[in-house]
Amino acid sequence: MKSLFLNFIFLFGFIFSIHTQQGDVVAPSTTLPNPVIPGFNPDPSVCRVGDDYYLVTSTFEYFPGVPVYHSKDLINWEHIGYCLTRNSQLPLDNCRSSGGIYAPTIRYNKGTFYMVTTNVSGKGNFYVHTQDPAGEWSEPVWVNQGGIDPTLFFDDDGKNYLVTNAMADGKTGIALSEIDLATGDILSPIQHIWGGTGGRYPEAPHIYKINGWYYLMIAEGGTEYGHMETIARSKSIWGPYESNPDNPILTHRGLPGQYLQVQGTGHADIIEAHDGSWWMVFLAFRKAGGDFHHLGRETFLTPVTWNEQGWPVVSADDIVSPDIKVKTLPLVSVARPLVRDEFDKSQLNLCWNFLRNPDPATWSLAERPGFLTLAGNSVTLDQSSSPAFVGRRQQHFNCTATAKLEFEPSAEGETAGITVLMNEKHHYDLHIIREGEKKCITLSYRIGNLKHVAFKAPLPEGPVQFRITAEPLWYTFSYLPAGASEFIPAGKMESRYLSSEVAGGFTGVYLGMFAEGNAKSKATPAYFDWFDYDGKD
Ligand code: 6LW
Repeated sequence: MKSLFLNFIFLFGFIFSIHTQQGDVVAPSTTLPNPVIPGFNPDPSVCRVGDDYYLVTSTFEYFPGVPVYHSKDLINWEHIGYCLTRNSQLPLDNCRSSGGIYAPTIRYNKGTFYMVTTNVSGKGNFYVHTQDPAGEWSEPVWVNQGGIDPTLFFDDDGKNYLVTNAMADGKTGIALSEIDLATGDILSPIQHIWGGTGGRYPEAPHIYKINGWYYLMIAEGGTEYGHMETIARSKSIWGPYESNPDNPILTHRGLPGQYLQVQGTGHADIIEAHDGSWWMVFLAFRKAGGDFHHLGRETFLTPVTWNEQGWPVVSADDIVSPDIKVKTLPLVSVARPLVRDEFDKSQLNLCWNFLRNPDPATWSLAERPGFLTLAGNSVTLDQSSSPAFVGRRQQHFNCTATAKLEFEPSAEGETAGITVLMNEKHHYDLHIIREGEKKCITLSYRIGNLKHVAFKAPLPEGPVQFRITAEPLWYTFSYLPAGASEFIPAGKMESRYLSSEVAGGFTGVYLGMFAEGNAKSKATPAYFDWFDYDGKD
């Protein structure tokens, strides 16, 4: 039965593409188009104010940090801003790849939104707050409780609590303390409240108060193929918590291997919708072919019901099938993201990210209006630092990314182009270099300690277009020199060598523009005229 569901994965992807391609209001969907936020969007957390839903995800070494998404139906999400937009909120100096910002939680209390998270490369757990989730958020309020995956709970009696996966009372698992929301001060002993059902890494806690019960839902098993979601409850927030006899409520561990299979389900948050229905957002990843995934962990949605014993049920067999038929909320479609970014605004579109805190001298939208100017410094893509890089998540297995670049390097060592990047040790770059008197285009691969130049050819003066064509198992690179009428192939390389299983870490592939200078002279500016991203699946 399970394999029947899984064989429809490809079909559901097609249905999904029809659903989102229309971009206008459609009849309530009966086939849930998962992932609802594709591409590197892990550790989702959701809250509701009236019939408005807000969701945040993890961002690690990327800046700005913690994107805020808005929806009216939990299916169509619009990126409306970021929680962490200032260096003072998000210092990422010396942040290793997949360091920085781990799982966030978003909650709403008495007119104020709170986002609590962990900077594992900084001072640990903190929260920021705002009255406008699309606007600026506050400076960090640091909380002196260890662990990661913090969440907040506001009780009916006005007491406020912080929960993390921390050691407490000599036990590993979930720890609770009462806090002063205004200052972040811990007002109680930090107490161990549950260790989970025996899976490794009990984490990602969230507390809900429903019908007089305190429900504590967590992830266990680690965020890979053993991931699962479990839940317990108590009449007191301090416990003791009794475990749901039907745990886990969600897991895909042990499913037979299938093309494009959804795996790693866990790290969930649940929400009661404005029509009284219940839903769960959770992270999962879609395998590209064999047992590897490169788009990162994505945000999925599934309905939740409650059984007669008062426990939440995700599905009869703990599996979220790819073609799940559900009664949805009335659908309110959001504008489709840009295909072509002309860089003709005073600010970057929200899809664009930097690696760590950007050096303002390396990028500009003002230097040449209508162009994104990148000025390489001595930092290269091979370093765990902040190169001249502007990138966006790859959100589709099948997509094309095309960029037009004007770059006439005058010094050896200067380069600029586009990249498919998982981290500093795993990226494929199609870029322009200067060799003696010649301007050349080069395709180079970095896979761990291996660096390989796969293609090199002379280039005429003038603008050049670079193209990355992505399929589940391959990236194909081509270019269009000034004066040419057809794209010229430069090479193709497997996607698996940029996968999480090979590269490690918690992020997903970015498609980006970059420039590198040499330490001796002022960098020749790289002028990116436009960037197209066209998702096909
Ligand atoms: C997240 C935690 C986890 O904080 O990975 O493996 C961390 N589990 O829940 C980063 O996503």
